[in-house]
Amino acid sequence: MRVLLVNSNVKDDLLAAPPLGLCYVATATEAAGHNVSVVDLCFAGLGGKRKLSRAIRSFQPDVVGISVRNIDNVNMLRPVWYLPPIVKLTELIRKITRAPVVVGGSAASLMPEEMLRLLGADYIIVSDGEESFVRLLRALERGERPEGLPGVGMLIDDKFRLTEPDLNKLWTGFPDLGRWVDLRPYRKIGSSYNVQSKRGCRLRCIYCTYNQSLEGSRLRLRPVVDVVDEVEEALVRHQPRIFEFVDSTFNDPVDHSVAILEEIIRRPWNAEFTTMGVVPRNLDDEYLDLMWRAGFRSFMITPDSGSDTMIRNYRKNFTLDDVLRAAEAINRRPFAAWWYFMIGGPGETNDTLQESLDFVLEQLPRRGRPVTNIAHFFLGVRVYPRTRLWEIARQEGFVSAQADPLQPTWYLSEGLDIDQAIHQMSQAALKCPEIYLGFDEGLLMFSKPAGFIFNLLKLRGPYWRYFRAANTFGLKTGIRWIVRPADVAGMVRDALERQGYEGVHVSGGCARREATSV
Ligand code: B12
Repeated sequence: MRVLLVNSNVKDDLLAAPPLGLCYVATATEAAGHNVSVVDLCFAGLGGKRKLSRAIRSFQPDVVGISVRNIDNVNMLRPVWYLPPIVKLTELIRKITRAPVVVGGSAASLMPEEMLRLLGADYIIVSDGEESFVRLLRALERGERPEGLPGVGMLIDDKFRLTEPDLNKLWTGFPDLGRWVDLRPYRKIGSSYNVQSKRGCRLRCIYCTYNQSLEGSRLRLRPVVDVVDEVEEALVRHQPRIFEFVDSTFNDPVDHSVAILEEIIRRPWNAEFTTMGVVPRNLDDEYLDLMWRAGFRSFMITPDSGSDTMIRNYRKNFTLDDVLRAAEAINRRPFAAWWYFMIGGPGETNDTLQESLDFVLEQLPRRGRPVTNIAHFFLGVRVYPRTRLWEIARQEGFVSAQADPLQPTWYLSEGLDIDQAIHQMSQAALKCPEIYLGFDEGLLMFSKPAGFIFNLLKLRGPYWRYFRAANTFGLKTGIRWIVRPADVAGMVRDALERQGYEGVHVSGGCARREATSV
């Protein structure tokens, strides 16, 4: 069959992500004997629709597969909903071809029925695409009804039918990213060459979806030699500047990641690595030295909070002591580390928020240390169906029975006074160039000129490592709040009202003091 695969993700800023999942599917589909073509719309700008129409007209596909990665940007202080332009894309595809349309990708895995209905697609693939998609193609080729195939969803008499994906297997081929996608624009904006060393996440964080339909909770580890061979092949063929491990958590399980680091060190070449992300547990001197020797110069780290209470409430697999020990060890090395803090989960109060801010103010500033830390604070926690947080949010009136989970929906602890929280975060950010707040994501609009300059100066990526320097400049010149919305607290309240919430945050009542039970 002639199979056209489309990357619909047009986020073309400093965080641009080459469509690794789509390339896995492309390789598996070709290996099954199909004729595959990939269209990447990421950097097509306004010419995206023309690029897609041209590809469909010239390739004449029998099936069109679309990858949909992001639903929204998970940021209450600078919300972006990515789906409307993708609806337009599927409408366009329908106008040009009668080929069945199949949707896959993380957005499809997270909310399959809603995505299928919204996009008006014929089939949806949940979780890993390699095997499910190929089996679906085989059924379509033979004129068989594809019901009952693991991971395949569809509407039958307007009822959504999905057969659960099989998350015990792992497809073993290499995705060959650099073969399917033109990596030059990604390189220019400073983004990396993605590699995945495993699927599955065994952590149980209350808000997270990774261990469900995205990857499942059972760890599926790739053979270490395969992972490093893939890096080596890419190094020879495409010479990327940086490789990025896109595992849910690179250092869990720690022994698998140690084996990968040791295997990289054993190889005769040098390459630079980064990852999204690591958890603070086991991040000691020995582990960090190994990362450094393997070529890691940066990583993202997800403590989520600097308060022991909140770390417990989020059900993280570490304690505040682990976070403190990790910070001390990281600070001794010239890494760039991007720390994520999620403010507003169940039990959060202005005191626990202050504990997180104090952690950052004490542990993360440079103060003669070789490290570059960035501490990113988000306010409000995005709620997803089938998580523990969804249940709590239902009980507390943040999510109504008719809620459409495709719409960005938030939980924000009623123990937190919103105005005071914004004041606390802004005060800390004024003192500390390491701190970024959710609305600073607006600065990403300067990605292209910044990327152009960084590229010209041959500066090392990922370019987020320069956020601290940019912020220092912003604080010195007084332009720090250039992208701050006029009424941040009002915006937060409006978002909560839009989702049907009627509690103390919008009714003007007093903040709740009793703790939410997690
Ligand atoms: C690594 C990562 C990042 C890195 C990416 C680095 C890089 N160079 O790529 C960074 C930190 C930059 C990042 C940023 C963002 N991320 Co992110 N990220 C991830 C993470 C952990 C892994 C993604 C990945 O690469 N997976 C590996 C590939 C192989 O898997 P896959 O894409 O799912 O593909 C498989 C299937 O989906 C399917 N499939 C995929 N495409 C297709 C197509 C067809 C036709 C078929 C049949 C099947 C199919 O088959 C594939 C192979 O089995 C996921 C969470 C997760 N565990 O999935 C979040 C995730 C994708 N990110 C998410 C978000 C929101 C973002 C941001 C918008 C956040 C922000 N405010 O900036 C940005 C967007 C960046 C961008 N350019 O799009 C969300 C997206 C869903 C949502 N809530 O909207 C996720 C799911 C996390 C979450 N909150 O639940 N991210």
